[in-house]
Amino acid sequence: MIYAITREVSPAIGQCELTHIDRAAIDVDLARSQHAEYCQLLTEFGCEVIHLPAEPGFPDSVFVEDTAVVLDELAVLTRPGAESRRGEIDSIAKVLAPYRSLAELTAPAMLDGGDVLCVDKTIWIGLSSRTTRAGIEQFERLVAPHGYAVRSTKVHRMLHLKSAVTAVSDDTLLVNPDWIDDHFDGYRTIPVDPSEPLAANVLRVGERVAVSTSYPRTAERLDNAGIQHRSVTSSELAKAEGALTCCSLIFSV
Ligand code: CIR
Repeated sequence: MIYAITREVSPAIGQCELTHIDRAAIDVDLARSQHAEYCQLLTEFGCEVIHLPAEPGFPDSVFVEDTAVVLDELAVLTRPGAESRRGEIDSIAKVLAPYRSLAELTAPAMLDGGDVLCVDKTIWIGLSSRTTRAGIEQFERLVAPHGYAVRSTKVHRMLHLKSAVTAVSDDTLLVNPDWIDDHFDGYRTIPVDPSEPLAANVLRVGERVAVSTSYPRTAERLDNAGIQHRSVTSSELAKAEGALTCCSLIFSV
């Protein structure tokens, strides 16, 4: 069984954290209907969706990915880099507790789930404005005993590592080469279309992949590389600097 934890868009999403983009009005109803489309796609990808109610006190709480990293052996609760987001962890911990043993990062370490890319037993972690070296070191101490190799890589000019690279299969990564230093040796890489710098964040559930409708040229590159995919609309939450992976925590039981 594959589970996907999601959370309804907060009515306070207009007060979200922003780092690299200017604030633009967010239509909450539109964001919710696009998010519902996303949840429906997760269902079509075979997930049992655990949909949590909105958190009016936490504007960014729809972006559940940043609160935990769920591995087969354990779930690591993060300590998000934005102080306004730290209170999002408690409710996620309660939901994960029946499925995984829980470990947590402690102060002063900071780490956002959006900076953590897991491909089989390799975990890349972005050193970013949200994730510190101490966060990466603590995380590594928790996961190394389970056979994971952690590789840190500098993140620049974007919020999270997964804004610049995600996996479309076990051996293929979709990347924005302008935003990452790592060459991801041993993996096939597909560069996003240069006119779509934010397109590297795609959603993957097993062998299924979804691309935002905002990035048709990169979708065409995936077609040409033989990667089948669906599309989903995510333009409204993009105004909150969110993309596709951010809105779910996916794990198997
Ligand atoms: C934030 O700045 O924390 C939110 N406005 C966006 C978080 C997006 N999360 C992600 O990429 N994993």
